[in-house]
Amino acid sequence: MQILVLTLFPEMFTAFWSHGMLRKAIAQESIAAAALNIRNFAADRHQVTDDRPYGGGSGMVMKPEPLAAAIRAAKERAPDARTILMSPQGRVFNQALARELAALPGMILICGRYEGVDDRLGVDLIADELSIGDYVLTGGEVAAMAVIDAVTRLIPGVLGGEDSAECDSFANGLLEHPHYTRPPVFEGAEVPGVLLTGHHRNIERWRLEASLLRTFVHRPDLLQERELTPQEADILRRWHDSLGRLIAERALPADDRRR
Ligand code: 4GX
Repeated sequence: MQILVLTLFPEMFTAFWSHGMLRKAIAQESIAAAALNIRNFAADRHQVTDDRPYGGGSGMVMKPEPLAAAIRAAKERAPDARTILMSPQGRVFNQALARELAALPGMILICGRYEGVDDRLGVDLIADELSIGDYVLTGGEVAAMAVIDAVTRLIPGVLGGEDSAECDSFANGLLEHPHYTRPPVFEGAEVPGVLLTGHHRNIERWRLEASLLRTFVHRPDLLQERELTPQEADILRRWHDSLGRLIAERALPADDRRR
């Protein structure tokens, strides 16, 4: 996948793709990545990229001409890439969108600063708009990095040979089970015994149950968005039955209605 970033601060990306998974993905040519400075596409002597908003008000707006020129130059380098503006108005980025983008031949990620970009850049220049969440950043760069990071790790061959991408949080729509490593006792806290037994069916069953419990407690909304496998339904039914018995045996009688 070809990734081009259009930004006023291309140096922000130097460290980003010099480390870890991104560096590896670039080294093995799973992705090619570059950041282009929008300022280099400003035609005037002072290379101005922003201007005061029509109608008044505080803040500045990114001028359309340098951005349009930068996008056109990027499209010449990556003709099949999708042009994506990072913006709070965009589709809210999630794992399903990461999967959608991972299947593209390329992405041109446009990072706005200030109050945003002139609204007249049309759909031929901006095909998609993405937000990484409902909070306000000072620019699209950090948002673009989040998208690049989440998308790159889904490209086949980028994560080590492991099945990591498949057992991630969200890969199956559930939060991940807890993880443990040595030592077996840390500050008095033990590793759950089943994980030390080597009994793989029981371990898998425990992990699924822990995933379901975490999701139910912390992100019940995720359970509303997916179906349950027969095994998951079975686990939930056992909780249901066991809670039913607990309530039947232990609940104090309700106070009589005051009249
Ligand atoms: N997820 N921001 C972009 C300037 C801007 C505004 C409108 C284009 C259109 C953000 C987010 C985000 C702040 C980055 C405003 N550029 N981007 N910037 N949340 O908050 O992506």
